[in-house]
Amino acid sequence: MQKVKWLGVPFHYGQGNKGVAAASLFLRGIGLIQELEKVAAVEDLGDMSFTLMAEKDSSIRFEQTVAFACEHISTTVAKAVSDDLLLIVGGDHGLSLGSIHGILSKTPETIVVWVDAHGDMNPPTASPTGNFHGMPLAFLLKQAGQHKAFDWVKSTLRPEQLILLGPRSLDPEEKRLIRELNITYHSTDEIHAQGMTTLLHNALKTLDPQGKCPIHLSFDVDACDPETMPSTGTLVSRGLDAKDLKELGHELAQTGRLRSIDLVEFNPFIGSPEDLKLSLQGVQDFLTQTLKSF
Ligand SMILES: [Mn+2]
Repeated sequence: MQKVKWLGVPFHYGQGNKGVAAASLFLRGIGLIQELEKVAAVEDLGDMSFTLMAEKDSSIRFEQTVAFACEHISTTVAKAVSDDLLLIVGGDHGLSLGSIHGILSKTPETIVVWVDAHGDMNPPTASPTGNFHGMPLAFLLKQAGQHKAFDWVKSTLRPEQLILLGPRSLDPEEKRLIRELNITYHSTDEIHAQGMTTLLHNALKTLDPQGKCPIHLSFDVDACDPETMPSTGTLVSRGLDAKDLKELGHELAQTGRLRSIDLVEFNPFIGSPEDLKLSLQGVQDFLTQTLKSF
C-alpha cells in the first residue's frame, strides 16, 4: 500500500474567504482519511496554525502574515518530505510558496505541475487585487521583485521545471511572463483536444526526458469546471471534468515519482448543500483514484 502523510495547512490570508481555512478540518471530520485508508496507509500529521501579524501598507495584503506563514510552511514541509506521498491540504493557493519552497530545499530538481484556472504569477506591483494567492509563482520564479519579508525565499524554480495546466483567466503581466520565460502551458481546450493522458505524458517527457525528477502536483480545485467542483471562491467556466482529474492523478502516480500534492482553494462554506456534496465527491474520487494508481 502507498504510504501517505496528511498535513493540514489552514492558511487563508492569501485571499478574502476565511472558509478556505476549514478544508482540512472539514475533510477530516467527514471521514475522508478513513476513506483513503481503504487504498493507502495514511499518517495524519495534524493541522498547522497561523498568526495574524501587525501589518503596514504594502502592495501585498497581509504581507508580514503571509511571509511569516509561508516560511513556517516551508520548514514544516521540508521536515515532512520523504519517500511517502505528502498530501498538503490547504488553505488558499498562497501557501504553495511555502510548500514548494520546502520541497525544493530538499529536492531542487522537482518538476511542479500547477493545475489552476489562474496563473498565480502576478508580481505584487502588477496584482489587480493585492491578494497573495495570485502571486506565489511570481516569488518561486524570482519575478516578484525585492520584498524584505520574503528574504528567506532561496529555493526557487527554473521555468523549465514548471507545467501549467488549465489556466483560462490570465492577467496581462502573467501572459507576458509565460511568454518571456517560455513556460510550458496548456489550456483546458488543448487538454480536451489531446486528452489529459497524452498531453501530460508528452509534457513530462519534454521537461524531464530521463524521467528521473520527483514530481509535485499543485492542485487548485478551481481548475475544475464549476459543474464538477463548485465549492471554491473563484469559479471560472470551461474547466477540467472528472475524467480529466482521473487521468491527471493516474498519469502522475504511475510515473512512480509523484511525491507531494497541494490540494488548495476548497471552501466547504461556498455553494448549496448539493454543490458541497458534488465537490466532496470530486475531491474524494480524485484522491482515491490517484492513490490506487501508485
Ligand atoms: Mn491558484
